[in-house]
Amino acid sequence: MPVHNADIAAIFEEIADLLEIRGDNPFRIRAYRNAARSVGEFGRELKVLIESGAELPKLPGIGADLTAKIHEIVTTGHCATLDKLRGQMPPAITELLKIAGLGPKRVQALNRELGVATLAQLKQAARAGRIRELAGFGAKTEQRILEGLALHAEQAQRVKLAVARQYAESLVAYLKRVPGVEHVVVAGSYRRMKDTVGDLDILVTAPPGGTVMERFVAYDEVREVLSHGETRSSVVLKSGLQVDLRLVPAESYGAALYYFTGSKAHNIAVRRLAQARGLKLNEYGVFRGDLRVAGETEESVFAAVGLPFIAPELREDRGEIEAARAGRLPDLITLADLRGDLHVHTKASDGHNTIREMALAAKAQGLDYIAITEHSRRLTVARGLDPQQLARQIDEIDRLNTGLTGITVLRGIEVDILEDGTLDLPDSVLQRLNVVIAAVHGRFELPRRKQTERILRALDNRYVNVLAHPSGRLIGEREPYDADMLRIMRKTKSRHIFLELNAQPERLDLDDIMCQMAREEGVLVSINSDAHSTFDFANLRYGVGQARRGWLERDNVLNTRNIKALHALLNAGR
Ligand code: DGT
Ligand code: CA
Ligand code: CA
Repeated sequence: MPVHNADIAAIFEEIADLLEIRGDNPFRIRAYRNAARSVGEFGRELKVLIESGAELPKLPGIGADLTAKIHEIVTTGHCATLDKLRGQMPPAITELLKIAGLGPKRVQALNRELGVATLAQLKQAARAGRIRELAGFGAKTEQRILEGLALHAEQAQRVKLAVARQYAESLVAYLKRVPGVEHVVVAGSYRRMKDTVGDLDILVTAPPGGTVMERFVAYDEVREVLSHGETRSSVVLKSGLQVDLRLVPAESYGAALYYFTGSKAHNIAVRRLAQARGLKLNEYGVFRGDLRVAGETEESVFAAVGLPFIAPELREDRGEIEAARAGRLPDLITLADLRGDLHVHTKASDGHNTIREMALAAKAQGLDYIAITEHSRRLTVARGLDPQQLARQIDEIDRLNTGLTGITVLRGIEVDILEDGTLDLPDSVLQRLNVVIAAVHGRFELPRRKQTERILRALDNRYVNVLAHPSGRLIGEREPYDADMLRIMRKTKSRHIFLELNAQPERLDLDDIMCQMAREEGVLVSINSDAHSTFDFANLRYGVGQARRGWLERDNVLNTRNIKALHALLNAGR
């Protein structure tokens, strides 16, 4: 029975959704949501741990009851609690929650008043103008629901990179165990570190006559075999993710890896370069007439067409080919370049660990400093801090620092930007902090002019250092809010403020395009984990992936600086 952490997390999420639609106890709902998050982000497969007889690690938010449920799911593939809840409600109702603008209360009302239980029925009701007539809805909400439906249809088939990784890694490990197999590598958008992937493209090299294709279609997570050939097969996994596998001879490995890494637009542009040199470029190699001149490695393919190696993350036909020809490719940032993390939560607000635990985990990741940045009081759902609580935390941090070596804890806050652009805490409090992150957590729907003015006003506060998750997007769930990002970037630049690249896999905000824009505007980016538990520092790799897609070099990133240089930069605008 294939059960990955992502599958367990999905079950807990669905339980929480169903409980919420039914109006259950908020603490119970929250417990399931926290558990989903904890399990989903845990770095090792729980199934493997359980089967090896090892004791489960203490996961944040997971007590005895949830541990028992994890055991149940891992051993049976089912969860009785979920099965029971499902039995009490229309089957596809949780799908409705994925539409922007629809929370549990509204889903409940739509179901009760209009009998809406599926996406198709929702669309029908919205198109017929029936939703606007319900109490608490209105024409605007109806319009948002239609937009949300369109967005969902567009993105529903795509899987977040961090989720795809779980399925990819165990499949790669499985394929590597097939006798005779040499290279196994995931190409496509996955290798380019795109924020979501449509499907996985796996490349295998092995001598002819092997069993790799048979073994692939027989993988126990396969739900459906779409095609099964000698050099190419496609399957759909039980999770719904499609996987294409290609088998190539070793001498074509580089050419095939290059070809299937894409992107398509990049490939087409490079193929044109090859043609101009009288060469043919395809997935088998680079050819002059019938003669193969390159193909064993990717480097050889690039060299044959007169280019230096271009990192996969850059291959989007967004200027990388011109830059490569001119010898001006960026020297991309790597995970090892990060010296610190400026956005970390603890138990004091909605995180799971103590300051000390977070500091030690960051140190183990090779970081030199972290900033503790709890939510401010306005965000009651996240148990935001008031000035007295913050003052106590500041004292605690100061005490803690005297006993820590190899890691420095900075005093910070993630302060809410209120609707009028003022901040949720007074300057007298903010000035005691090393790092002030300002964040929009509500009123996403303000019109462009108002939203822009609101954020610009917040950036006028002399203590603000970083604008958190600047676009507000949640991948596949919420579009960026409407604001003039160019004006905002220029303001941050003039005020010595920095833009966050929030590395949570569901945010990745700034996105790649906006990173490129920040680089051009000369604004430094801070790649932050927004960690809520000690495991979340692992998400920094996704932030770095997005930064690389956005052409960022070490110097473009604030938290590659050592702590002395960091302090100077943080104080520049004050
Ligand atoms: P995805 O799956 O939508 O996230 O994006 P990709 O980039 O993984 O796209 P996919 O899976 O359709 O194809 C994998 C790679 O194969 C793609 O990045 C480039 C290459 N490829 C696919 N179709 C074509 C084509 O028509 N021409 C060229 N030159 N390359 C192609
Ligand atoms: Ca793909
Ligand atoms: Ca594909």
